[in-house]
Amino acid sequence: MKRLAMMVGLLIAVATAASAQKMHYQQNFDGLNNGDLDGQDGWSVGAPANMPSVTVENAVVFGNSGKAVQVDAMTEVVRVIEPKLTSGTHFISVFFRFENIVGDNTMHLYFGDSVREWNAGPVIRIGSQSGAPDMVGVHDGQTVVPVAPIRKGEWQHLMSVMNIDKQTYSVWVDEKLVADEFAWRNPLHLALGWWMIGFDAGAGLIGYYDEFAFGAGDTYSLDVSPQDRMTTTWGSLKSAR
Ligand SMILES: [Ca+2]
Repeated sequence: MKRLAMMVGLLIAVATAASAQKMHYQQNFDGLNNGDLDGQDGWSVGAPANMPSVTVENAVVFGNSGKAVQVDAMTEVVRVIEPKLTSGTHFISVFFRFENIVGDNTMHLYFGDSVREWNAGPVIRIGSQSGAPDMVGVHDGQTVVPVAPIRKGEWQHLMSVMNIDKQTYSVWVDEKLVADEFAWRNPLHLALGWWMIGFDAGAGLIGYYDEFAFGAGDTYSLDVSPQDRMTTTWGSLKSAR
């Protein structure tokens, strides 16, 4: 009886953590049409990259079925955040997969204020533009720092917790803290008003993104599988290093 009460208590605690969460955007791409992501669910091509669209496909996906986004060389899309976020802490969780480490190929993940320019605020570069072709890079003020290895051809989890008030962000790759309160690339970005994925250069790039979750705070319930549900406060993982 005692044991049952404890289990119920734990379940309620997990449910409370999940329900208290404010999500800004979630997308697993499974319900979208194959082809250009441009024009679907608020995504569009445009500045600063002005490239053709990344695509939705169903051949390589996170999990057993569904769809994901494919990033090829010279494809890029933006999603405007409306209204833009002007304070507080917010996270982005995503699974990525990099198939072929060649040339200057890179997968971008940029956030910025209203002005759409390359400097942006929180800037993550998976691939060559990290400073090393086989690394994940995180921009820290004036320079990009290679912080974690790419496991070629495997799905990897990336979590970024962005603090608008301090204009810093911390990044975890596969649940390991790799960037601890790095400075935004351009401190003139005072809000989160758009985010962008893709790559504006390269040749022969094949990369994927799946399971985007963008929300408030630093806690997220990560459904790795139905049997392996994990609710983690990423901020607390700092002290657990
Ligand atoms: Ca999917």
